[in-house]
Amino acid sequence: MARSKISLIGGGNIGGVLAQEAAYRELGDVMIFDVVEGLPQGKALDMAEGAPILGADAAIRGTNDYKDIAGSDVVIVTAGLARKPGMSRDDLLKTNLAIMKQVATGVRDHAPNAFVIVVSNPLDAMVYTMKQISRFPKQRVVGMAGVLDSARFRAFVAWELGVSVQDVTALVLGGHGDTMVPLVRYCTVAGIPVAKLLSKEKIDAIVERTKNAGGEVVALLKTGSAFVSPALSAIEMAEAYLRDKKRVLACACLLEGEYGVNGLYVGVPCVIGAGGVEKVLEVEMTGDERKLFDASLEHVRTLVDQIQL
Ligand code: TXD
Repeated sequence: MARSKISLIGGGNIGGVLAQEAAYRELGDVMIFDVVEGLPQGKALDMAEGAPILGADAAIRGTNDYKDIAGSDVVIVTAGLARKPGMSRDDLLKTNLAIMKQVATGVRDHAPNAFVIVVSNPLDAMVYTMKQISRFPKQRVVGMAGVLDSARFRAFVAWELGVSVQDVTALVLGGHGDTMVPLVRYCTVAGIPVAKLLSKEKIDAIVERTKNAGGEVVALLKTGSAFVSPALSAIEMAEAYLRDKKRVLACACLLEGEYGVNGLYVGVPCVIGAGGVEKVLEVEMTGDERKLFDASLEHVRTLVDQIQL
C-alpha cells in the first residue's frame, strides 16, 4: 500500500516539529509548504539527511508551490503569525485571516480530499475560515486546541500529585483562549476524580494556569509561542485519522445543533478515525459549567462576526 502523504502549510516553529514527528514516526511522506523561499526546502533536506540515523523511511520535501501538496491525505495548517509578549491570540485575527484565505484556496484547489487540521490562531476563527473557503465536509476540517489545552491541564495535575502523566485524563472545551473551559469534573487520575485527590484551591490554580499556559510560554520565549506541545497535539489528531484509531479528543469541531450550537467551530469532545471527525460527543454540564461554555461561545462568536469572506 502506498505511503500516506502529510502536507504542512507553514514550515515555521510548529511546522518544523510537525515535519520531524510525522516523518520520524513514519506516518507518511511529508511535504512542507511555506512562502519563504528556501525555508521549507532547507528544513526538509536537513530532516531527510537525519532519517538514516533513526531508520525512518519517509520522503521529506519542501516547496513554495501548492501544486506539490497534491494527493495529500492530511494537511496541517500553521501558516500565520505567532504571538509576541503582550499580544492576545485575537490580536492575530486581521493578519492571519488574510493568510488563511490564501491557504484555504490553495488547499481547496490542490488537496481536495485531505483531512485538514488547522492550528493557526485565533484558532476558532481560523478553522471556521478554512471550512467556509474550502467548502470541505465538516468531518474533514477540524481545529487543534483542546488536545493541547487538555495536555497542559493533565501535566499540571500530574506534577502537583507526583503521578505519571499517563494516568491523568482531562477535557478542556470551548474556545482556544482565556475563556476556555477545563471541565474539572471530567478530570480523573486512573479513574479517580481529581477532586478526591486535590483541594479546590489547588484545582482552581491549575485551571487558571491552564488558561494562561500559552501566554506563560510566550512571556518566557519572548520571540514566539509554544511550538513543541502544539505540534505533538496536531500529530495525535493526524495519527488518529491515518490509523483509524477512533480517538476521543477535544477538538474544534463545526457544531450543527450539538450543545444547542449552530454554525460555529468550538472545542468539544469528538471521535477521530478514518472518517475524520466521525462523531461529536455531547457531555452533560452543570449550570455553572454551561455558563462558562456559553461565555466561551460568545467570545468565539464575536471573533467570527469580524470575518468578512
Ligand atoms: O493551540 C494552538 N492552536 C496554538 C496555535 C498553539 C501555539 C501556536 N499557535 C499558532 O500557530 C500561532 O499563534 C501561529 O498563528 C501559528 C504558527 O505558529 P508558529 O510558532 O509555527 O509560527 P512561525 O514559526 O512564525 O511559523 C509560521 C510560518 C512561517 O514560516 C511563515 O513563513 C509561514 O507561516 N507563512 C505562510 N505559509 C504559507 N502561506 C502564507 N501565506 C504564509 N504566511 C506566513
